[in-house]
Amino acid sequence: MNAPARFFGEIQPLRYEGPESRNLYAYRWYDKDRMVLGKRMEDHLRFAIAYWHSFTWPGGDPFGGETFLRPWMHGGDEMALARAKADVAFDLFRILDVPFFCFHDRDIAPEGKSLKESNANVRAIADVFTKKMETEKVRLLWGTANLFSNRRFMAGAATNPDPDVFAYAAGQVKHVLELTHELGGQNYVLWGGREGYETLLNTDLKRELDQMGRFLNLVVEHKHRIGFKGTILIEPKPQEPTKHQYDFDVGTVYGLLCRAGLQDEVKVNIEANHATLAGHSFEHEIAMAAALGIFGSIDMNKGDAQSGWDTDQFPTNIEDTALAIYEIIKAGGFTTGGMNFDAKIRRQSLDPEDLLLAHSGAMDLCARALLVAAKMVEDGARQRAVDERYAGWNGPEARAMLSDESSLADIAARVEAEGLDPQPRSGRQERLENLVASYF
Ligand code: XUL
Ligand code: CO
Repeated sequence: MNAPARFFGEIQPLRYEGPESRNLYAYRWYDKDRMVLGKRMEDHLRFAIAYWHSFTWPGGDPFGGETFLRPWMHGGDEMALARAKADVAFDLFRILDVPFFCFHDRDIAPEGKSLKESNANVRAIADVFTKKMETEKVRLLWGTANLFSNRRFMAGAATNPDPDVFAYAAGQVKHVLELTHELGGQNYVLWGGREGYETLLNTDLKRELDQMGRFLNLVVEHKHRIGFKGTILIEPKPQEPTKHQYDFDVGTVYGLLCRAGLQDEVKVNIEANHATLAGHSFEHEIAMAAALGIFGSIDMNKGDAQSGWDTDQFPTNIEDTALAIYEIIKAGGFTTGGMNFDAKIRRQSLDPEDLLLAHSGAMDLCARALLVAAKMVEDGARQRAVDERYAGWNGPEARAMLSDESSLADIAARVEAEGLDPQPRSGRQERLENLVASYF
């Protein structure tokens, strides 16, 4: 392969030039040191690039194969190609000045003939990362194990009817969790992949839930054993690949965690397109996670309003993005989490700059959305409207109903004694929609 680091040609690292700039290779909104609500923009957004979509996906769809013909995916020794891929990846991280990246074990190194050989391949590339990270600023947001591509996982990983698959998955996760820790990763992600089922005709649902709970406990135990201080995250997704996923949405994952006794140990990585496939808005899932105390990180992409599958597109909608970021700010912002672009360019986007501009445009969009969300927070009118709506709950009788000071009978008696006759009040949705529009 020819000098892979030249994949992006002469493109220089992108700089902030301001909203008036017409330079496509500059940021118009992403000004990483700008202070927003007392924090640097870079620290609010914590962008990450997803290794899989950007460097591993060949551009296929169900009707046709590869379109991208990336030089690091063809010819030569597989490990040499994996090294070449790492060169290109770190070149993109540098050009975009992005603070984080994320990977699956299978993205970074080829699968070997045994788990031992596969893990050795992954270790070798992780060593390449370690070297590069000594000189580059980029850090690891999260690592994860691919427990869904190989046919051995076709009936799930932790929830597989075959205990040897459970064991194999455990071996893979142990390895990537340890590497994530060594690379200074801030989180470890478990996306269920195929943790679900196609038909009850061949499925023992309760047993599979028990297996999943046990697997999660094993991962958490190991995290503590090795002293990994990052967060373990589950990424909910409603279907695709399996018909019924056990990690359907945030609420379902919370149920799983409570069942496994892990609600204080594990948080969620919420992906925008997964939220919409579950019939929710992205901001709903973030608000739900915050309310349940399990908000961790996000995968920032969008779906296609007309398609019912995971199209993983780069975000382009400022309103949706601002509403989501508003909820993140309300949740206290990211701690170990960040905003991973789990998004891919379209299969006709062949040019190296398509990949680069997809990310820079998305970073600019999110930065702009952050400024809008910050305006909503600073102005406070949105929050005041909500506070006002619930103001009745500040009264002593209302508070007593929520404590164990009052019983159902006490409450019923008060309704009669006081002749309560509650009158409906407007929810003022359109007024609030107009208010939100005024911030753009
Ligand atoms: C699949 C998906 C995954 C996870 C990591 O839809 O989002 O890429 O983010 O396994
Ligand atoms: Co994702």
